[in-house]
Amino acid sequence: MAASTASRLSPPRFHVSPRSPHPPLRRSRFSPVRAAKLEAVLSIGTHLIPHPRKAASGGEDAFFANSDAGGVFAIADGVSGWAEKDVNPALFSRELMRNSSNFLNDEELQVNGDPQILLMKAHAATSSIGSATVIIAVLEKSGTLKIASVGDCGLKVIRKGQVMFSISPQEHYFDCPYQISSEAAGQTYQDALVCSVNLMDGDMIVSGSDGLFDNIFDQEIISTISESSGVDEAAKALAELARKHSVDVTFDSPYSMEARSKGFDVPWWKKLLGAKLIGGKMDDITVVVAQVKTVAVPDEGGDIEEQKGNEQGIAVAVASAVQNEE
Ligand SMILES: [Mn+2]
Repeated sequence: MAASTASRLSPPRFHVSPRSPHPPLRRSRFSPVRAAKLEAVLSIGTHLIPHPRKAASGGEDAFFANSDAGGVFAIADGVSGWAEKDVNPALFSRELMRNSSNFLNDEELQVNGDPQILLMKAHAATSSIGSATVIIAVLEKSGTLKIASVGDCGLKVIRKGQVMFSISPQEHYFDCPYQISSEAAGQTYQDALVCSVNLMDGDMIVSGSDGLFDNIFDQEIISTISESSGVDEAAKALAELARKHSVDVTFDSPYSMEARSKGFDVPWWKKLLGAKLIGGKMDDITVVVAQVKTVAVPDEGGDIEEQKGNEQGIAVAVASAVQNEE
């Protein structure tokens, strides 16, 4: 007589099974099944459009991206105020990015894929005068994206057509972001916003300097990405749309909306004529678009390991956000 389902699933509470005469066999070391595990990698597209008046010099944003080792990218935006002191604002941001790129896999420096440590070492090695906002993001094989950001570069994660994650800009006051600096008065890696996000196959990361996020709304980012056929095309399309808005004096941009919310306005006599503070923000525009993919790689351990990816959705852990302000 067949046992009922209930009794098969629920053995008697205090019954101890006798030792099986046939213990489970070890899996053969020479199993014909090829062992594999899943690792997360990034496919990265980038695009930079300099400020219209800085096109000849290439602008003051700098970035690097590397998808060889899982995936890493970084953006630095040189603070333009240095030009008033006869300092080229591009030198600091470019050297900071060059050092970050060089130190990433330097075993002696023991960066170990930690973006905040990378920022510390790259900043310490940068000798140019100047300052910059900066974001560094590193994808671990497990699918965790680790981020360190100082200032107002942005990063958003888009999943299934929705913004699922976004980092907040850090600023002292409107238009004066936190910045890594050659001067002691500036911020350091300790002031960085540090966080981790668990990503899934197909997630899109959109990161950029403030020139991107000051000139484009989330809904435009989502629709532009969905209409693009790859990360290169998406990065270019986003940069071009932001550029179009940045020079449009009639576009009510995220930047002009924020300015009004902070109490900035047109002179009172213009207000009487119905005018309001409006328009895009001319700036260097750097865009990084990265798509998360999970790929099967041979597992050196030999056992078959099943990884289901990250099913619980985005978990955000803000590890440290030291925001001491004088
Ligand atoms: Mn900028």
